Amino acid sequence: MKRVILLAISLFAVSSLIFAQENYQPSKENLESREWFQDAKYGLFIHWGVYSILGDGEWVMNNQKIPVKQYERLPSFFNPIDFDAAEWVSMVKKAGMKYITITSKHHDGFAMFDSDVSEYDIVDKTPYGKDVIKMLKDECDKQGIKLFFYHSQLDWHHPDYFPRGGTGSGFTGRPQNGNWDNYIDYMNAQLTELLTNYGEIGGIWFDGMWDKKNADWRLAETYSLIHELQPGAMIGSNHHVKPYPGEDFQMFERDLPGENTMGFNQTNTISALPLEMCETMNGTWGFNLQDQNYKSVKRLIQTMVKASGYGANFLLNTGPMPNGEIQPENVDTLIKMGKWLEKYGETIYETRKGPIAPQDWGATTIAKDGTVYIHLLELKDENLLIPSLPEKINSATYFTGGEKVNYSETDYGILLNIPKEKQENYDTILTIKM
Ligand code: H79
Repeated sequence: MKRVILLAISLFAVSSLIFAQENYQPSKENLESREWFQDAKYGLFIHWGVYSILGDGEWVMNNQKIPVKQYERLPSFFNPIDFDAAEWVSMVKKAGMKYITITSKHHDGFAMFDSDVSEYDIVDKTPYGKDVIKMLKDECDKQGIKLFFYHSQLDWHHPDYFPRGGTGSGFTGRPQNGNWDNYIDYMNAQLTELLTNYGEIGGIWFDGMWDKKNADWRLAETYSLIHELQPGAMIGSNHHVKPYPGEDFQMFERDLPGENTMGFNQTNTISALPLEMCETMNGTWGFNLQDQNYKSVKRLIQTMVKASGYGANFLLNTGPMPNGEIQPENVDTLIKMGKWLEKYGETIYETRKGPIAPQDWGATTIAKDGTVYIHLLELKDENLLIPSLPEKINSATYFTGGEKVNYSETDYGILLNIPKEKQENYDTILTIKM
């Protein structure tokens, strides 16, 4: 009898949680987090796992069709003795970044934190034996950087991730059975650990739902759980479609909001939620030994500026090496971007999308005091016609140097004259007061 009552109570609790997500009203803490997030503008994405040993990206298990049994050897080789959390976080600060999003678990299923519901984690299975997520969180707290967790819903290792999805099937050697609900329980248990053992976190960055589009992910339950444990934690999911109820931000993978150059961003819906675009420095997220095809500082700064023009944050990725160091090429790029932000950060941080939507020539941002910044990224010659602003211009000056800008307001828009000697390398910024 007692059991029946308990069951009834828990069913009621779960169904009211589901109802709560459909009618999700973000808490006061959550709304504050969203403001903080939109002000922050720039963060470091970190893809770190035992896959780094193979130096072939974070998808290596799937791409090289490595069975679970063989892949399970990797943790015993993972000994990042040069990992220095203080150094990582100091570098992040120098780079002008305000938060870090790190992989707590990627598709390979290996937990980079100490988990009690599984032995497949860094503390139990590696010679290093330390919880790098905890070490990083402590350092983030010390240096005032927020920490978010990337958590893969897709799992190529867990036997109960069954029926299998579009990836990680066939080669893994797992038995052809499993209990899906067990898997979701396991995922929720690990999320509970992440939301209770590491103090206040920025939020959870989900990925992998696209692997099993029609599965019952019990999303409302997971989202309620997170919001109950930490009302201020923001939830986002890289499912490539428009946000589901209970989510607090919308993300775009390797594309500006609304674009689909990658082919998998199936929505051009840009929601009213805070936005974030993530991007790689070369071709993969996890450490890649061979891929030297790094994006230039110019390209990355210009993408960050364009993202800001959409009101979106820029989450730039690095894949640390198996020894625990961040690739020197990546550090170099990040520090150069930080130098740029030291000078021009005022036109990015704490801004929102400007009055003119991003164009081929650049983007606009608006500061809290109403100052509009026109970012000219691509100038073909000295004259450029841009759309009119909603109000008449009171003053237009160069952000660098403060000299007056030559312009005329016409019926067709604003005609700018930007002499070659005023044009800057990455971004010529105009400060507009209306
Ligand atoms: O964590 C990083 C990547 O490992 C992960 N997301 C970033 C943040 C990622 N996984 N896949 N992708 C990125 C690319 C998406 C590919 C997809 Fe598909 C196209 C998913 C669905 C369609 C490839 C083809 C995978 C399944 C079918």
